[in-house]
Amino acid sequence: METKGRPSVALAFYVLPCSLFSKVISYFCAMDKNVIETLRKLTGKRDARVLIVPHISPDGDAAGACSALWQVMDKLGVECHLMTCDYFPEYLKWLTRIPDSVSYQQHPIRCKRWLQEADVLFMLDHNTMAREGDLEPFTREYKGNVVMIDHHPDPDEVTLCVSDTRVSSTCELLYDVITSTWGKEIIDTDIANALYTGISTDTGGLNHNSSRPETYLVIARLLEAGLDKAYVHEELYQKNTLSRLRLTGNCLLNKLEVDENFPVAIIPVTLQELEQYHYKDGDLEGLVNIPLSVESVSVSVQVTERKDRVKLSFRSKGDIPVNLWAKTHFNGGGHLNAAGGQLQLPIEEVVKKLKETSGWFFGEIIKMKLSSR
Ligand SMILES: [Mn+2]
Repeated sequence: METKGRPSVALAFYVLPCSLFSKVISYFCAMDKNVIETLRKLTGKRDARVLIVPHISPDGDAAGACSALWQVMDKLGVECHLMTCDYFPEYLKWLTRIPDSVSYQQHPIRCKRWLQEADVLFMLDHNTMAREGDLEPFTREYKGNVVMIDHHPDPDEVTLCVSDTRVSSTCELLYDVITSTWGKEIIDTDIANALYTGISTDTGGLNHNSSRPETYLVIARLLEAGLDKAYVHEELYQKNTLSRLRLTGNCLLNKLEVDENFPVAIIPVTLQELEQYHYKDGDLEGLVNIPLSVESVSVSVQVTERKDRVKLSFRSKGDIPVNLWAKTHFNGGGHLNAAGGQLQLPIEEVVKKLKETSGWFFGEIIKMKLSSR
């Protein structure tokens, strides 16, 4: 295997080969030989058909990973499709191959046929088929090989699971998967741009979850491979619409409230406001992080009303585990500093529940601190 790309990295890849190999084995070593061999075998088969699925409401990491992997399949001459349970947001459509994805909502028959025909199903940036929306019943029934490449805890059992919760993003991990399996020469500017998109967006622009040297080694390799960082930043962070600016302004001026007793900022956004400001997917990207810039705020929660449910997005500073709050009370989960949840309750009830469970949450944190002393 090729390890030259990252000489100082003794990365642990937690590999769970299940249906291909009868025994579940956990490996802790540099990119495992088994991963490389299995991927080469699965995609190297004559007329192999590959299908890629991101999670529901795909973000920059999911889109970057899907874009990069599809481009690699193109270079290998492997037939590949990308299907989503909903849609990629507009602000990620500049990524190569993303506009060629097909939504199950628009083409259910075509998506089901692709599933039947696929030799390999890649699950990117999610740890469970429960995050595939309306596709879940069909992907669960899929009998072929399932390869998961992800960085969330507690992955489902699949044929080949490449999961590492320490990496910044699925894209960081995917860089290693791609270069170990097919050589670093396969990475060109468009693939590097896609992988960097995931690293940058999943870390809030190298803000959180990005203190491992390995992340920067991958970025260095991407720059060597032709990454156009200025172009990616322009596409991701320097494009606004007037309505988006106004929506952000309204949320910060009129909606943001800080709890009296706990260092929690809450931004409730109603459906009516989204319509008023001509909301498009991605328009609220990053909003939840803004209140954390206030010294006295340690947790920020954006509560967004959708047609059929209310979505919550949690962010925190330092070692405050917002994934615990999201998991225990809001049908969600995620990372220590960034988590999500959802409830089918009126938005006012969800905000009330946040306020009512704040005491419990901070009590848990104090208990954890005392017990770790
Ligand atoms: Mn991710």
